[in-house]
Amino acid sequence: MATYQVVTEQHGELNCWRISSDRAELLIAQQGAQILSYQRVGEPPLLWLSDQAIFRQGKSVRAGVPVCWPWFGNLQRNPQAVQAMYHGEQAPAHGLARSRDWQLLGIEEAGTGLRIEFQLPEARGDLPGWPHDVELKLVVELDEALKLNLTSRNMGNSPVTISQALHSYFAVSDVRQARVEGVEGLGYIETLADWEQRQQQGALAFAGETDRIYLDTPSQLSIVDPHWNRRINLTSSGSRSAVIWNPWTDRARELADMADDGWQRMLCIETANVWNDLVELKPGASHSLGVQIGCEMI
Ligand code: TA6
Repeated sequence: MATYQVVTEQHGELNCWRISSDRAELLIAQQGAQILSYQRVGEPPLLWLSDQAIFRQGKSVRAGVPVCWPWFGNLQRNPQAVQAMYHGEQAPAHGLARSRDWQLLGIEEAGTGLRIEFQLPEARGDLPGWPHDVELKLVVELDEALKLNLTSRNMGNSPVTISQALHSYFAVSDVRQARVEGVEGLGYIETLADWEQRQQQGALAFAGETDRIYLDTPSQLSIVDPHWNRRINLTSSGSRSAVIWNPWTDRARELADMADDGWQRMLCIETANVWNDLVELKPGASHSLGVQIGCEMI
């Protein structure tokens, strides 16, 4: 049985829960059902929380795992089927779910761990500019590993097409020393070079701004961090695409909620359904996008 403690905390304008077990600690905001930090006892954090994070209503925090839904990134860069779902004016980057309040449905013991469940009630037809009826739930499981599962179920009468991502920020000792394994040989879209399609040679090492959509991704990707002697293992489900991002020097300077050198200590691997890996939900159908985040010492 897991023993755990839940403490409610206010960070700036955001209601949060700090959930601690004998093994790990999670901080989760009600806004976006966003995990803000995750740290296992006696280890450096696994997920990154920006030193200059801004905790404001309507603004996603630069940290943890923002949920990008029902579109990823710039809506105009999405396939027409995703764009056609939105009838509002200015479409916010990364969709609507990350900046709205979710409802905590419960925290319970599950086996040797904990299960935390959220839903976004507004997704049932009340999102501004996005009138479709979808039951949207996020289940977070905390055990040896951290698991996230985002399930969309079409409750309406017509098909719904979405793109989405679990936009995870990982903590690394120094991104210049880290590498991502599992992408070797994959095709990717280089969004920084006019969205040209390229092919990855070897593992991904970071030597400049990086913002890529990897295609036909395998279920396992890893971050190797030699300074912290660890390998973070991501095991995805319901996803065949992943976005890898690091803003590097100039972009980091432009981001008000990131220290100028903050880029050195993070990298994003975003378990996704983007590009040609969209989710089309027929009436009554559901889809789950999941990632399990584990860690081993090397
Ligand atoms: O996932 C990569 C990306 O879309 C980048 O292009 C980038 O700017 C980033 O996400 C962060 O977006 P945000 O809207 O949270 O500042």
